[in-house]
Amino acid sequence: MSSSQGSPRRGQWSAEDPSSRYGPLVGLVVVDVQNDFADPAGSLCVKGGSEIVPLVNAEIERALEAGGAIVYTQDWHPAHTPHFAADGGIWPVHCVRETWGAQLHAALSVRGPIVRKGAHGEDGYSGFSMRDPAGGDPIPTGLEGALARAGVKRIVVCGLATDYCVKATALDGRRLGYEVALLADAVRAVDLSPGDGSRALDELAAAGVVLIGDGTGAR
Ligand code: VGL
Ligand code: ZN
Repeated sequence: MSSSQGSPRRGQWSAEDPSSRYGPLVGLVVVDVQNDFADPAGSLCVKGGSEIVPLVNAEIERALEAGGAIVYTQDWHPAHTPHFAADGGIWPVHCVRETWGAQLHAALSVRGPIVRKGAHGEDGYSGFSMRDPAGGDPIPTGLEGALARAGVKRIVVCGLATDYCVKATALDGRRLGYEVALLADAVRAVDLSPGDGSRALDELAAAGVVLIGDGTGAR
């Protein structure tokens, strides 16, 4: 088999090139761009979180123009969950369902389905699966189904936070067989330990995720 010089191989995804990144097989997964993470008044505010919103919106337009799908995830916790420090976890109370903190950032353009995670007290970070609060077994969210309904084989991931839900979602995407790209300039990290965001980007690259952009703001 041969391919003519300089032309992309059939089936190859030129995710780095914004003009060929999207098409009908490609889904943009916008992870947890919610007030508690993105707004300076949010209870788990991620430094620079709101800066990504214009970039994400531009990417949403690009994806839609090329016939791609957009799916959003939303952390959607009950008031008590083992995810929160008050109930044995590590996090301040955040993204409690039906509250301002759980709402998607007001400036984010919403042009596709929203997949909620954690609604029944499940723990975990991936947009694809949660952990049962009792047995710890993985429970799928609606993300894989939403992507399948849209015919998506390749996903572009962006959102909050790099070192938790973005990382877990992108890694799960690889495990589930998707080709995965990450918009490294449209993510921001919690950085509980300095360098967590940067290490997450390295881990994703090692797992075969294509990093788009240098992620300067995200590192
Ligand atoms: C997240 C910490 C706790 C995230 C969610 O969206 O990355 N991080 N819950
Ligand atoms: Zn959470």
